Amino acid sequence: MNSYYQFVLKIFSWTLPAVVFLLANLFYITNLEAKDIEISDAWARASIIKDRPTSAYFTITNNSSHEDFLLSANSFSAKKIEIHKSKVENGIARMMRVDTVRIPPNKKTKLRPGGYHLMLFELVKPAKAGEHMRINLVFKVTGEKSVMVPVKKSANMSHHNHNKMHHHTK
Ligand SMILES: [Cu+2]
Repeated sequence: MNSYYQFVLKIFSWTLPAVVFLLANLFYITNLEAKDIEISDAWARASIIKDRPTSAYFTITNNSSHEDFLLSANSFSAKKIEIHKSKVENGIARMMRVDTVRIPPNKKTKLRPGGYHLMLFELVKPAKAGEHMRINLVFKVTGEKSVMVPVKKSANMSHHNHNKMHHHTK
């Protein structure tokens, strides 16, 4: 065997474990994404007033024994998405922007009217009932998760409060 092949063999024996390690990790990460975090019951509110932000809600099921965090969200349907939390203070519904939502292990975490929600700013076009938007959710551990979110009409009047609170935005 000449030295060239010996050299190649040596490199290969060094890199093979690394490649196997990387593939195993990749498989683990892909697997995490597929099973550990599940999104269900997603919906976004149909726009009532043009050029106003709208909100989106869904249930996050964490099937794993480790916590995760929802860090951010993005979509081609909206220029900016923030994570908000609504709460009632002295009888007045308020909402504030939060950095993350903690997703505790072995639990369902609900984003719903009156609680955590996504706020979609500067929609490319008004959200129409019956349509869908794709929203990418970014989790700290699980990574990105893409969800198809159906747009629905809602009779919930809290929507109007929501809009009023965003009067300062463009
Ligand atoms: Cu909001």
